[in-house]
Amino acid sequence: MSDIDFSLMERCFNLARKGIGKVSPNPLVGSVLIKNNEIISEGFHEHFGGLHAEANAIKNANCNLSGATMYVNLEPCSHEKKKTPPCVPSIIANNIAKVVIANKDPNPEVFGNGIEKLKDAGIEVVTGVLEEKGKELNKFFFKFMETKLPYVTLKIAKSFDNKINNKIGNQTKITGDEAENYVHRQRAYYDAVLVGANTINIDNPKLSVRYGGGRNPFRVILDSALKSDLKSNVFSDGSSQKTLVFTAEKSNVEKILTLRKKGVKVFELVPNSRGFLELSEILKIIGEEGIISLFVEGGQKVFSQFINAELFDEIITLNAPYLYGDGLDAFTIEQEIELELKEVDRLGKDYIALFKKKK
Ligand code: AOF
Ligand code: ZN
Repeated sequence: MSDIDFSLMERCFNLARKGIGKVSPNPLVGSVLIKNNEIISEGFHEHFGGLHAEANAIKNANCNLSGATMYVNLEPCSHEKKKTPPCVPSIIANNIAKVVIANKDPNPEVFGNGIEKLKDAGIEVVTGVLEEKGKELNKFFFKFMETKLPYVTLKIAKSFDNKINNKIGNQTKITGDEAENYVHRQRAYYDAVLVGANTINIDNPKLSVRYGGGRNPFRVILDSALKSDLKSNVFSDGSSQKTLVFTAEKSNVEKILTLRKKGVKVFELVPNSRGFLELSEILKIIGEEGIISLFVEGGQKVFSQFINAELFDEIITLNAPYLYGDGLDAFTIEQEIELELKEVDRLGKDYIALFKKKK
């Protein structure tokens, strides 16, 4: 692997990123074609159901591709029963000589078959270029393909003494504008945002993207007793955002009916022996709804449930320089869990720390 391989794979990643918010549940993929040491074409997967990155790069080339090298961050697909034609036959038909890949496709329909078919056709294949970075780029797709569950990130905005408000029951703006901007950009990146009923009733959030552009995520509300005020923004802003509510079976028959009439998808679950909705069941249903990434925004009960069940992949803390003394703790912990610190950065007056669950 040469420096050129790394820099062209980086270029694929940058192209792939242009599909953020548009291709889910498909992966982010970019492709670059070179011939005689020159870039002759590039392409990316632009929207769900659209042409694959490789197909776009081939389409965008206006010269003979014989002997060219293709860079692509995901193994080209070889399977038939799907929305678009497979890429491998077209790579072979265009006499492309070499394919350089970051990641093997975790889709069980592909999973090495694409690479094998390319090799069988006499094409040189190099795999594993910037593999870890490629996995990180498509962390939602990898998690979903491997588990059928969404990638879960907990976003916790808190004071330095770990409080999510300055007085119990108070709506408190804890972090500053830069952090708010960051959160809105993340909402555009994830398929869905999840909150609990207390957050709906105290903060009355819209859970939409209002800064930074991008599409609105789906909204998921955990409300076992269905105590959410139905006049809340999430139920009455008439937005096209799909909203899912998880509640206990027959928690409030009338309210369930009203929500369904508003177009809200209500799932009635049987609570577990502790009277809680089973988080693993909820995540399974969310996956079945085609949601591959979930941004969890609170509050205390929800954070505690996700953390104690160890059903999260990442925790992003937005830390404000306050010591409230009073207020609600961000979460309560039942057992020791080890995290791995991945990133720390300043965000205006606050700082962000990103952790992953230790594998
Ligand atoms: C993409 N974009 O650039 C590549 C993908 O339903 P389809 O035809 O779009 O196929 C989706 C599958 O194709 C996807 O799960 C992945 O395994 C493979 N590669 N997908 O959406 C791309 N290269
Ligand atoms: Zn393909």
